[in-house]
Amino acid sequence: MGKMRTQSAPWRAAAVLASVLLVGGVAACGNSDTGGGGTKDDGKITMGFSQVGAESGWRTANTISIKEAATAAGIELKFDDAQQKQENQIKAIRNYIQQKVDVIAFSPVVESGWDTVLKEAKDAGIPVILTDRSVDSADKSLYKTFLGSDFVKEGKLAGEWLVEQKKTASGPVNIVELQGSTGAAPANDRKKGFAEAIAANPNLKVIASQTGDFTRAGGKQVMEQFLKANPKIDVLFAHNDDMGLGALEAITAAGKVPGKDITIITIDAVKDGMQALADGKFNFIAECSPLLGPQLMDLAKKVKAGEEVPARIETEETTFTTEQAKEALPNRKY
Ligand code: GYE
Repeated sequence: MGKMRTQSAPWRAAAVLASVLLVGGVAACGNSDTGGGGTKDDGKITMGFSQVGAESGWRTANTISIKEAATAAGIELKFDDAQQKQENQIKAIRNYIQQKVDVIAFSPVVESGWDTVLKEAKDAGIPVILTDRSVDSADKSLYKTFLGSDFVKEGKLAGEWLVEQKKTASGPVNIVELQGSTGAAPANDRKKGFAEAIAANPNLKVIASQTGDFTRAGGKQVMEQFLKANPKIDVLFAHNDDMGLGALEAITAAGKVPGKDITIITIDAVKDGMQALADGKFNFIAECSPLLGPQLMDLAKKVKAGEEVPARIETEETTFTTEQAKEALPNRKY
């Protein structure tokens, strides 16, 4: 503003004229709403984001990543926590449609049942980006892209490590499995990938498999049941760190030593999980990165600008043994 005062009269007049034109232009854009997303074309992108919940360390890190990346990218974020309920996500998405946000992004709690609401978004001209988890809709035109991990691969990596560890086992190896939330893509896919990999050795058998809902409390409670019902458990495969961490309590309470009496394999590699692995309580983790925020904001900008984006963008990931966890822990971001 200080600068304005030093301007000479003709410049001032030009500046006033320019700002009048600018405001007029914005208003005109605002009025000519074609249903193509935002009502105000001030260059600012508004994103409506429906998050699954706050069920795990992974989810907390994912939420932080998205919020920080939105701020950094200058994107206005409307954020809703669905508390692991699909009906809440559908409600949030409908709200975003009504508010005419520029882009809707969400991480679908379960795979099925999205077609109707996705069609509503499409009809309103609002592009949808799937992040973290995908949907099973046959009509791929209902969303622009899916950014996230290959969950089948994660399950496979977990299973392959076990096959290698147990290659000299002469008798049965009893495995219990803590599944993620019922119907969720990472639960379905990790189960599938793991089963495919362990099929290589008929000694490896999943003797019990149940959902622990991706939470510590769920993991603890279901592991207690597993331990009561099965006198011989050699391996626990948990679909995420949090359920594995909950299970540790149940295993210790049952007088067994986690990581020794029972081999523990998990997925995610959040800090608490990595600490358990470094301490030898877990034995192996397949990584799943929650740091999707920056890529998501990038995609939102491209989609808003009408640019083509790849239909599928896969997160880069690795695996960790105890030694590798010890090395990686000091620099772990989540
Ligand atoms: O593995 C789990 C979270 O969808 C990849 O959800 C995500 C999973 C993650 O609750 O910890």
